[in-house]
Amino acid sequence: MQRLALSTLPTASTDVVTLPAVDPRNLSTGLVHLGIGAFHRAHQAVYTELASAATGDDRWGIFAVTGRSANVVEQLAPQDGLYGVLTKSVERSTLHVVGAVREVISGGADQRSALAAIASPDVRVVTLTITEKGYPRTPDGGLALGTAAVTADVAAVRAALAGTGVPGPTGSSVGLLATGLAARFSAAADPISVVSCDNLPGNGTQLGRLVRELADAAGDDDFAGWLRQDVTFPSTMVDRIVPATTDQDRAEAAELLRLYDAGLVVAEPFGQWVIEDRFAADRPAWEQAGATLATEVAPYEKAKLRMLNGTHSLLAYLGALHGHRTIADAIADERLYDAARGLQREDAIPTLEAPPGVDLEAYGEQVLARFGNPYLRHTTVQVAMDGSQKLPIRLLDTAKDRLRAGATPHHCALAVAAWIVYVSRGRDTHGHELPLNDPLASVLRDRAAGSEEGLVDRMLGVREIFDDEIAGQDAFRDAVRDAAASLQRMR
Ligand code: NAI
Ligand code: CS2
Repeated sequence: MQRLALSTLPTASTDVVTLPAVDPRNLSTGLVHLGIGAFHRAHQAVYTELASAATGDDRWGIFAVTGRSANVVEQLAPQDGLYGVLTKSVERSTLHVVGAVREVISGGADQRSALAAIASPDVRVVTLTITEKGYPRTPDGGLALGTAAVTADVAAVRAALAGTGVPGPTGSSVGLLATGLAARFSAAADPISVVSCDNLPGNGTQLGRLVRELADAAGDDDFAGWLRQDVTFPSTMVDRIVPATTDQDRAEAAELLRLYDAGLVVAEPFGQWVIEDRFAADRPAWEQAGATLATEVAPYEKAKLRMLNGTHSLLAYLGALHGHRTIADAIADERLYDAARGLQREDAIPTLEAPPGVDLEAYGEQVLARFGNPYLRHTTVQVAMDGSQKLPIRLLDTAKDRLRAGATPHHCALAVAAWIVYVSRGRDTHGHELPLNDPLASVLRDRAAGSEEGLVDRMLGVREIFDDEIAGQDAFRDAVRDAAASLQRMR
């Protein structure tokens, strides 16, 4: 079968397969994306392509940078940057070929090109999806100074500011961004907007803090002043369920497209993007593609992280322990459905201010229905990964708010207990292995080893996850212990 490329594209769209909304050869590069994983391809890149098509503005071709794993370069470069988004629902599957990506490089292997792109005066926006663990931060959100990664980042920023040759390898993607901004400052210092699209509360504010603390560590006041003056870090709420692509997905897409697409991504029909309207320079007209520009993103972000992502994590750990391979299987289990709905209604909603025009209970029902889409094959194990990064954001902030209000967040406690048993047991009720994919995996394994007696106390003692406030709450600790004891009786 031929490979998807400009030369092999079908000649016309059908009601199932639609061709790129823009010809990538007509686009100039105006946007750099760091972390071109599945989500960027199914979310921001689609909005960017449709915005270009709606306005005829051809300045927003994407220069995409992968993380360490360069397999996306091998997936997209031979395809002229083209890839398909396979949208799957109960009704039907459709496939759209996206033409927004102009170039893909590996940030590790070709750092120099990545820095030059961020410094280019034609580039006026940088977006990021580098995962929660991609932000080198301490539990209180400060820069993780003293780590090997950040030490390398500081040296690279200094080298870019001094203009003495090519900066050495950066230790993190945030360091790569900061070094590229330093190169931009050292050149013409044009304004630029940097847009985090990761599942972090106040993602733009968090990213801006890390970049500014890197500038402070590099000791260049003029650069720090330019960052404050000419670089904005708007926050966003991003939403579209985009599971990792499987070979089965690629085979289904090949049937529809009659071409092999190594860069295929799979997604649900639903998508939402709420962006803080704070830009230092031009940007794609994303609102023309359905995005919402808002002065205040926090209510949307908090509702989504707590009602969708918190429930997702509960279903991931509880579902995996019960032997459910996918989120759809887990939500179809009435006991787990009730737990998910309880987390939304009894723990999360009381901590939220409804975004304008949003009925939070109806929003919660919609989220649970989206989880039930069996065609996505979103695995519990994929959502379970990086729990050390996700729990504080999605569940512990909710729990702390409820405890401060004098209530015990039993559903959050159940989710934490399920995570503890997932980590410690490492197997589901059928004996199948449950992988621990987490940046703190070795710490967690050490803590989980040993007797079940005291297990909860040992896990709640991991200060990178459970801060003094939550760890000091006896009511929460007791609720987690009770839930864990009941889960441990499950065999
Ligand atoms: P993915 O695994 O397909 O891609 C992750 C990207 O981040 C890759 O480019 C990888 O190289 C890079 N990366 C991984 N670890 C990194 C690190 N430590 N430092 C820098 N870069 C790193 O994952 P996907 O689906 O693209 O999701 C990425 C992020 O997007 C998520 O972590 C989340 O924050 C956000 N997101 C994902 C959604 C989804 O349903 N997949 C939906 C909403 C938000
Ligand atoms: C999921 C998210 O993998 C996970 O942690 O909870 O990627 C989720 O699919 C998205 O946030 C949905 O917008």
